[in-house]
Amino acid sequence: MTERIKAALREQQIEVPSWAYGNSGTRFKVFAQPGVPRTPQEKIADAAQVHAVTGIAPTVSLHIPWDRVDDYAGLAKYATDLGVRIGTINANVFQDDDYRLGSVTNPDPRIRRKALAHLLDCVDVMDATGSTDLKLWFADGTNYPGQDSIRARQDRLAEALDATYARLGARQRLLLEYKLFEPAFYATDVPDWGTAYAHCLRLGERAKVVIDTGHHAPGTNIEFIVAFLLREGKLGAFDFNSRFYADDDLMAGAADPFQLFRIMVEIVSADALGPAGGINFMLDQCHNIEPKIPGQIRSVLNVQEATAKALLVDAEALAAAQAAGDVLGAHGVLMDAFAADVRPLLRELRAEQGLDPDPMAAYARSGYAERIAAERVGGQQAGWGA
Ligand code: LRH
Ligand code: MN
Repeated sequence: MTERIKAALREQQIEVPSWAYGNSGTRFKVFAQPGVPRTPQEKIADAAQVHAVTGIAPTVSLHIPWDRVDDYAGLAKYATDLGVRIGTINANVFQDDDYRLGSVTNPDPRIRRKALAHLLDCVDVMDATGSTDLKLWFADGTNYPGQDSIRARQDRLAEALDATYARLGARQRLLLEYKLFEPAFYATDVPDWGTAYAHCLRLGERAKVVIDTGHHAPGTNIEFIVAFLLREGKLGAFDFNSRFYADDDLMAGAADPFQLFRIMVEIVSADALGPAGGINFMLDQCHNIEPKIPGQIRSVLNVQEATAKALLVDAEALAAAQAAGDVLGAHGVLMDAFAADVRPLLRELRAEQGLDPDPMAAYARSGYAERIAAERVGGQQAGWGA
C-alpha cells in the first residue's frame, strides 16, 4: 500500500503560474513586496525554488504579454538551466481598451481580428518554447440585458476557436477555461463547464476543458464536473486555488481542503494522476498579502497532501460498501482517508528522494528570500499591469 502510494506520488507534477510571483491584489490595492521579480527570468528563478524544495513542480505557466520576451527559445533554455520547463502558454485578451465590449466576441470585426491575432501569436510562442498547451480564458461578457446578442457572441467565439484550433500543431492542445462571472456581471460568454465542453466537443480531440476551482457558483459540486469530464475524456487541466466567496484565488486547499481531497479522489479513482492521464495540474493563485514563494510551496504541499489522502482511500472497501448500499460505510471509507495524517509519509518520501523532509523550512534556511530582497532593487516590479 505505502509503496504503491509513494510510486504514484513520485509521478505527481504540479505546474506553477509565473504571475503568482509578481505583485497582485484587488481593485482596492496591490501591495508591493520586497524582492518581487521584475522580469520573466526572475519569475522563473523563483518558480525553480519551489521545484527545488518540493520536487514536484517542474513546469511554469507563462502569461502573454506579462511574460513577453524577445527570445522565447532563450527563455525556455534559461528555464531548463534552472531545472524547470516552460509549460502552458496563457493568452491575454482582457487588458486592452479595445476589449471593453469583448475580444473574440466583440461586435466590431476589426477588434475580433486583433484578438484572434494574439491567440495565434501565442501558438507561435508555444512553437518557440516547446509548450504543448494553449490556455484560453475569455473575460468576454456583458453587463446589462440587451447589451448584445448572446447567440451572436457564441457564433463569434466559435469562429475564433475554430481558427485557433486549426493553427495548432499535432502535439498541441487548446485548453478552454470557463468562469461564472467577473469582470462581466450579467452574462459571461464561457460561464460554465457545459459551454466549454460543448465548444471543445465541436473543436476536436485536442480541445479540452480547464476547471478553475474558483470559477463556480457557491455550492457547485466541482468533483461531479471532474468525474463527468473525465468520463468524456474532455478534462484537460485544473487551475487550483481556493476561495471563501468568489474568485478569491487563495492558496489551493486553504479555504476548503475537503473539496480538494474530493476532487483528487475522482482523479485517483479514474487513474488519471500521472502524466499518462493527460491532465495538467496547475496552480492559478495570487499571493496578495503573504510572501509569494512560501505561498506557492504551501500550495504545492496542500495538493500533494490531498493527493496522498486520496490515494489512501480503500477502493475495494468503498466499492463493496457502495454495491451493498451501505451509505455510512461508504462515506466512512472516504472520511477515514481524509482524516489520515499523511505528513509523516510525505516527509519519508522526500527524504528518500534526497529532499529536505520539510520544504518550507528548507526554503527559509536557503536565504533566497533575503538575497532577492537585497538584489532586486529598482526596476519595475512585475504585476498584472491592469
Ligand atoms: C481568470 C484566470 C485565468 C487567468 C487569470 C490569471 O480569472 O483564472 O486563468 O488568465 O486568472
Ligand atoms: Mn484560472
